[in-house]
Amino acid sequence: MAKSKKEVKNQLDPKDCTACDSTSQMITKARKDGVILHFDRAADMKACPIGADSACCKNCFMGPCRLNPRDPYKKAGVCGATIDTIMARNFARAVAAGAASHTDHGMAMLELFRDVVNGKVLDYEIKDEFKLERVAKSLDIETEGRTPKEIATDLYKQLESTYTQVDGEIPFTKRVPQGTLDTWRKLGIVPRGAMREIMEMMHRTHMGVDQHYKNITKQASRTALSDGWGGSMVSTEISDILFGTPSPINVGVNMGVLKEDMVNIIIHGHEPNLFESMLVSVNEKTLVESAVAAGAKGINLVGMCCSGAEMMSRHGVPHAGNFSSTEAIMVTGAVDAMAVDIQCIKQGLAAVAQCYDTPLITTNTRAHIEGATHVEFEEHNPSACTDEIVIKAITRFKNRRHEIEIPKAVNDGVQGFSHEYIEYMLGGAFRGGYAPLNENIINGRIRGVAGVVGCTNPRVKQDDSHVKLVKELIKNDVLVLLTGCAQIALAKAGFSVPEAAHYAGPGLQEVCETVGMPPVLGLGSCVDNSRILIAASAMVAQGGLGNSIADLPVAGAAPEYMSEKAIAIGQYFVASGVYTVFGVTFPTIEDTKFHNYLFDGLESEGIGKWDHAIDPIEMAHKMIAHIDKKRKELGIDK
Ligand code: XCC
Repeated sequence: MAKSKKEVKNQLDPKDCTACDSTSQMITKARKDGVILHFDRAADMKACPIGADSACCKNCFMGPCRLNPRDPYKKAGVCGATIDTIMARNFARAVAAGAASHTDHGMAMLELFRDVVNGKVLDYEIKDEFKLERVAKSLDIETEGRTPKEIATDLYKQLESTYTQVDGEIPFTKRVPQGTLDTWRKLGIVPRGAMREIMEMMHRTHMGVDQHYKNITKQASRTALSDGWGGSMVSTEISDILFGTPSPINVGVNMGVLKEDMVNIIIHGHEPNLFESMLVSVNEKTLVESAVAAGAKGINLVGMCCSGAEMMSRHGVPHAGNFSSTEAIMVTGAVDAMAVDIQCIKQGLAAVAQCYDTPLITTNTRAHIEGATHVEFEEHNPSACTDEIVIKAITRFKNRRHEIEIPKAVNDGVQGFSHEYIEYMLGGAFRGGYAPLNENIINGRIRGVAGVVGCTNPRVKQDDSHVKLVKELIKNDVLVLLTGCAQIALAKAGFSVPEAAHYAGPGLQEVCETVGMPPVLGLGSCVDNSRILIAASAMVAQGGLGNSIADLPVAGAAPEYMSEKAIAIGQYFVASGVYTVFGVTFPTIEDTKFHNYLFDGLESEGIGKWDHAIDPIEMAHKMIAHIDKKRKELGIDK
């Protein structure tokens, strides 16, 4: 049950919780309704300062041991673990958990692909045969004169080794630029298989195993790379093959995509298969008829978070908001069902759903929530689950008894920039010169490229840092690639339209106007960060910008991150050669050996490095300074 509002101390003004007007409006209504949201719980829960600095260890039962972040070398843990070992182990375990999440998601997509290919699953099919061939060719699989089934069977076998291989290099290392791969081989961080790397990471961080922060970090890099160039990349590529490769599409984003006179169903989570089947169910004639019989104009399916971002990119399904809006949207009273699968599903949703009689339906065997209804989603019979979700939503619509208040905002914009589309739009050498993107970087119209990714976090004002950071970057001619909740923040702020080019500096503005593109390109969900890696590899391959990702004038940022997955993503970007800045907080103590190794030492080994800044303008200028450093090293700093 939700607590009454007087039980919450230190409530912030809604305008200080979020830069999203719709969410702010719903926080105000929630307070009127006596409903607690994650903003309130954050205000009520002071973050533990020792944990925030990663100065505690509970990897065995001689502790837990807490060191003093102000004097970190004064004491060691009971086993003698130093602050550097403790911080490195905690960090590495976050990488392992994040990598496990993405790789397990990718493996689920690959298993679905296997069963589609071998005919065991009949409700899905290979939608993009062109992409199937393209991915197969990238892994040296013969495609000439072969049927899609033959190619797909070989592709499955190769990609399965991304997870199960115990020795050797994972298949997508074939896509890594030579200079980057040489560095990985020299450092011993080429991933074998994700299961092996994650297992070894958990082993090494057990009490009394790996107790050198540099060696722990080395395995953290290898584990993270098995996510970025492994599990996540498999997920992106296989989802494109099964469900279609995104290309630019106009979509509405924000809470105004809910419709008072329709049955509103929200899908929130990460695996696109549930959502794909929902699309079929909401168009099922008998279900549409029962919605109409219940007094609705029809069924309105919308997405949230990352599976929402994928469906928005692939099919133009409207998107209602990012992580920090998932509880708040139920306060509209207009959500007739919310179905969830895995990752970023706050347990607090159950209490909020109960306040508004909204069925909260868990669907994945890995993720049940106390207080929610579980209807297992099964690929061999997907409509059994998805039809039931629709029926529950229609029943709730018929019995609606809560006041409805839907914020009006809908921000239309262009989404769906797959790496293939970016290559089509800005790649491909012509007349013997460099590709347009590289050419424009070399001639300085585009200063560099930034990936701005990741979550929202109630410890900072929702969307605010994303928007301020991106605004400053494009003003300085940095082209921005977006994924996940960051992409939704910028869409809501109106940056996903070609007209937003006027926010850009003169060089980037000219490129945007010539191509007809917005100054920010949305690539999809968090696993689609792999599209950024592929785009970066293409930039190296197109020539003129060095021979490794570390040579490129690029930078990455997650200004409002909150999840372990974000740490895994950050580490695979760093290990791939990208300077990466995180906001909010960073789980290390400054001026310790481990901190300095992440923030400095890694770069001297030939890969990228971490940085941290809370202020988004400072963050932007750190990224621009790095981009300028790389331009200088490339000799293109006119
Ligand atoms: Fe989750 Fe993927 Fe973070 Fe958003 S960005 S809060 S991880 S939904 Ni992916």
